[in-house]
Amino acid sequence: MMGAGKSNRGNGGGAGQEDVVVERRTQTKTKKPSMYKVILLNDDYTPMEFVVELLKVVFHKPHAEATRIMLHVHQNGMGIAGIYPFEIAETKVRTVDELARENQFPLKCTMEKE
Ligand code: TYC
Repeated sequence: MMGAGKSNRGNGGGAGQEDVVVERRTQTKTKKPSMYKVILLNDDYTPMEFVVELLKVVFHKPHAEATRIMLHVHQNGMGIAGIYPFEIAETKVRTVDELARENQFPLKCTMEKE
């Protein structure tokens, strides 16, 4: 929030503190980061088990949730693997791309502002 600081200028010219600004905010100019959805895309070749493992290792999902997300993507064409600040989302997308490439699977992953 802006404008919470208050100048004590014009207080009658008392000695010493004419231009002091009293800061009443406990935090100054902090912002919540914009969040980004990391989206997994379905394909016909990447094994289900590979996607589940990736959701566990890269996105820290428990097995049951990883399975649920994988099946959602399989059935709906895409799905959200997780929601993160920009740089973390970017790193997850790159990690998925690298793991897919290393294993020669066509799995694709993108990110989208929440
Ligand atoms: N459709 C794949 C299969 O039948 C499984 C799959 C799920 C692939 C999710 C990609 O993001 C994906 N083996």
